[in-house]
Amino acid sequence: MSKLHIVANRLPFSLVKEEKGYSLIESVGGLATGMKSVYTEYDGKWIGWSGVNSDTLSDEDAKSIDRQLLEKSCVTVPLSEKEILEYYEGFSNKTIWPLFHYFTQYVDYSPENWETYKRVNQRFADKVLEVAEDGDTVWVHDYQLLLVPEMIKSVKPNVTVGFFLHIPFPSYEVFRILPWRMELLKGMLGADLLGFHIYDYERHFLSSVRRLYGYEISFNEIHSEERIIKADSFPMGIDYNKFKKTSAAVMQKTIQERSDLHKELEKYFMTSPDRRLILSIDRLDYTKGIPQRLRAFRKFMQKYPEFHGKVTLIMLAVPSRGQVEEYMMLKREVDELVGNINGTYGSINYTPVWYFYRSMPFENLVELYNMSDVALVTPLRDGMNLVAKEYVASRNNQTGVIILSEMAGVSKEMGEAITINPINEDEIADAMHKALTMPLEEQKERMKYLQERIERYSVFKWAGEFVHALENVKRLQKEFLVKKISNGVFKDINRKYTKAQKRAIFLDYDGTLTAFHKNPQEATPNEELYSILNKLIADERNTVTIISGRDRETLEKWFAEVPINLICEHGVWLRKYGEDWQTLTNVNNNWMPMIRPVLERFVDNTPGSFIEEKNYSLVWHYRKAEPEQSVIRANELKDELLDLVGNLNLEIMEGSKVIEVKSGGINKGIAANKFINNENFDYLMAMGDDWTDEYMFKELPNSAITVKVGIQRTSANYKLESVDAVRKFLSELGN
Ligand code: ADQ
Repeated sequence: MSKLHIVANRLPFSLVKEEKGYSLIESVGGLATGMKSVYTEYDGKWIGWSGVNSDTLSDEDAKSIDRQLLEKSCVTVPLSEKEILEYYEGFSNKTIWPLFHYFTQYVDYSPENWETYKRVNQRFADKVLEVAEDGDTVWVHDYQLLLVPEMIKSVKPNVTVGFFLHIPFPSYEVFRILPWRMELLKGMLGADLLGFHIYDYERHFLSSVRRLYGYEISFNEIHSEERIIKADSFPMGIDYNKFKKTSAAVMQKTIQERSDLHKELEKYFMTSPDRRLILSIDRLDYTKGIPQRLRAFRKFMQKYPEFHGKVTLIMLAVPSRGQVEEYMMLKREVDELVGNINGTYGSINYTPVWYFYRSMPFENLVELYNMSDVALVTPLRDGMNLVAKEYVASRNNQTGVIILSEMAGVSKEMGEAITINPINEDEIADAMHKALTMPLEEQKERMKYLQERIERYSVFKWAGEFVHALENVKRLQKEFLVKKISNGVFKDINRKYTKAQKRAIFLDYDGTLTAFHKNPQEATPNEELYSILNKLIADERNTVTIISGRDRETLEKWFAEVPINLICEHGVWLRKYGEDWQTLTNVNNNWMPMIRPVLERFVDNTPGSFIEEKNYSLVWHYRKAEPEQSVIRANELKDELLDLVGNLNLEIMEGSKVIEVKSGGINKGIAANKFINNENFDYLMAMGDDWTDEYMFKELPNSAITVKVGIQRTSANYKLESVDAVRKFLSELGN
């Protein structure tokens, strides 16, 4: 049975140093919980770092750790101190983290860190390659391992790779700043499915792919040279029942059984019946908007003095990345603000902010969720934010209000929360007032919907949906493989070829024999292509024809030295080798003065686009134009042209980044059939990449070998994935 393996920076266990060696403790984080259900069910391994600097381990300790972890189906990737510094703290946390959260001023562009990031990613990939076999699935997690998908795929293409990004994917305008943007994107595109928390991140990712790699994107499918890659959004959930049950359990404890924190909180509420608690929980990170939140609380104290002595903000900050300069500065700022607020508004028996700079046991966390009237979740940027979901799950009596930043991914799922802009301190202060004075009925009404939603889409459901989507991508890719020319199929085609005495071969040019070029005039044939064609032509049983949308002049110039037939402008012109040009149809171009001004208008309002004029057609090219804008413009142009062309017997053809208007009654299918008419070819073959070639595939006799280049749907009998594959195929024919 095929297996599913997990790859993440950290393993789902931490190591504890004891007198004699190390022991393991299980992590309780969201990812560990969700993934455990997956990789144990599919009998896979979890590949990751143990969290300990390998330089400090004796050989014996390292072996014992590996052994203990392997018993838990975990495979370790050891990291030295230098690697931790450069790959993890460096490139991951000082480059990608700030950039992807739009903190461009904090980004460190160290080439050394980048080199180490690449090397360590390779090490993770190597471990995966040792473990994963053909047919297995690998699910790679997060920004520390962006290069791993491609590193796996390039060695084992039959391993299915999923990737999930837990942080935002930024807009192209921000992503493009990175000097290593191409490599990072290429790394991610090694995956078959890319998951994001919300559609916005997916959309930004697709936009970067389109702009940097120029791949065709149809809805959320990326058509790369070799395969279909899917991007989709999967909002990560939590283990809802765990919070719900623990919350019920802690509240049912007798007074003696209760934790110290629980007792303290009860004491606080007992001093006055109208006391209220506002809760704030995060890692101490500059993305979380903690100083802004504190200043908003100070504003609330100023604006609503009737709450003095009655409302306390309980602020939990988990120490994080404490060695990094920006985090140290943040810590100082938070310390000062807390001191300032408590100094200004506090009294002997009232502390406005209770500040904990530490991690807390799970039960205490749930007690806080359960006993706080308001959750204040105001990150400046946050991929998802699980704290908001955990608060919802812990509200057994369905009261409580969430104040939520619109910059957190989770806000898309929580329309019932009070949403705020995390920089707008006035708005947050007013939101606190609104939350604290919200009638209980309204709180319950809102909480009911939130709970239903968060319970339904738990972390298990999230993981299950991702795996399911990955299986669907596999199926989609197989559809391509069905028509792909395998070695066996090639032998069959070649057998027929060798037997045949009189062969007609039609070859499209752009996208088939030569890759697209931003400037069409620069897509010239190279030596390799000339030699492949010359070899084909040298066999006198072959009649080789280039059949293209290009104009006569260009093809004539490029193939002046090659004894080959040319069909141009999608079938208007034919030049048999050694003869003059002849038209294959009766057409005219007296419609051009009417259509040209329309195209010119589109050139003016779409920078980078241009018009090509052929004898019997006009082409609007937009490969060089801004990709998203030009798709909109292309649709507008088509609409306008459709209104005009009806009476003129014209056709509109949409090719690869071109819209072509041409006289009706011409296409490559008609042209190819005219060419073979009355000749006794016993072998017909046509190759092409775009939908103008589909006319040949459909209209040539059924016995023809028709080959589509690319992964899109086609009526051709066979597919090849790229120009390189076409060249290889042609050069091996007849061998
Ligand atoms: P984080 O930035 O770590 O995660 P978040 O999603 O809020 O942010 O998760 C924090 C987790 O830590 C929560 O499960 C919470 O219970 C726990 N926690 C917080 N304070 C704690 C404390 N004092 N003691 C103990 N535990 C505490 C990244 C992304 C997020 C994304 C997640 C998951 O930055 O946007 O939601 O991954 O994909």
